[in-house]
Amino acid sequence: MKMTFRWYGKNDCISLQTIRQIPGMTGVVTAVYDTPVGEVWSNESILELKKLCEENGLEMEVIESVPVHEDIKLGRGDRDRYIENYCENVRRLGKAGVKCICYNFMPVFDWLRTNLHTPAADGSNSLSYNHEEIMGLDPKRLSLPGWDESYTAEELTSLLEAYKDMTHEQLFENLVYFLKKVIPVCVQYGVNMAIHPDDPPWDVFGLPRIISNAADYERLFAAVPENENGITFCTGSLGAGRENDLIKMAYDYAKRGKIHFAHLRNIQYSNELDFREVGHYTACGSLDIFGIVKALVDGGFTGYVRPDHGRNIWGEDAKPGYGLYDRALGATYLNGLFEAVEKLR
Ligand code: DNO
Repeated sequence: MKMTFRWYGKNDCISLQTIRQIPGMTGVVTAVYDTPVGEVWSNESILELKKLCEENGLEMEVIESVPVHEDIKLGRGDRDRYIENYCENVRRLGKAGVKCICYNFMPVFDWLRTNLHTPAADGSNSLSYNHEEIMGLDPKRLSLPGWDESYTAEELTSLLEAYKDMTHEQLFENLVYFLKKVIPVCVQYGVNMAIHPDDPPWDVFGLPRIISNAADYERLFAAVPENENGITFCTGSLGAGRENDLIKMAYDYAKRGKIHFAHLRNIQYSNELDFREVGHYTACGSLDIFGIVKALVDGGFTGYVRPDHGRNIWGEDAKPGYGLYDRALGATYLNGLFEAVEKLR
């Protein structure tokens, strides 16, 4: 296992020097942020990032994300051009020493929350999801801050229109079409693809979502069986799906060498569908983080880990989910769990 920390590049208010001081940190998870989705990242930008990391004693072996252009998800006529650009990014990143690329195949929206600052009794605040509120929102007028990208109102309207009749099967076929072209390049350049699950793991605003549960994973692994076609095991995202047996999934997919990257965090269920994000420690929420780490270790997991979303604590007011303090506490807790589980085996 290699412990890493997400870093949003030079504009991140958390410096590499600071990240380096978190015990056990081997590297950062980052991306080139100044290039439009679908275009090729310049070698200069990639190498500059790598240089910055290395100057601070940190590796840059994981990229999150190389985003997938909507035309690829929609299977539009020009997808081959965007897929070729994606392949070129894989080549360039592979040459720069990147081993793992995290991406998602969620139409239009990445993760969805209804509140970015839900207060807790202890004075901290965190992200939360309320299904009724989501249902009451007009997706065309949505302004939910916090993701890697956002659209203008017109772009959103025409995108949502384009997805109107898209079925789960069609979206899945488009994912397979994409992977069948990208994975051979990954094999050649020693890069693993790690698809991020849907967050939350169900359809939103009538848009199909296809990476939400064990059946979805089986279909994905069967369609593109190469080891390089793997996953980002995100406990918070998958854990919002109450039917997902995270311990079983962690063990099973680790054993099969499918987990290239793990996002570890805890959530607290408020009812059947709603949840809020909490501290990483098992006792803070509804997920058995100890059980999940044990399952990963027992399954022979050797991939990258990062502490996922933290709360805002100690007066910090950071990018939603991506402050320093709670993620640093999370990393330390997770390192402790991994050490204990590994040594007690
Ligand atoms: C949220 C993140 C996601 C993730 C993308 C991967 O905090 O885990 O935004 O980076 O879904 O493409």
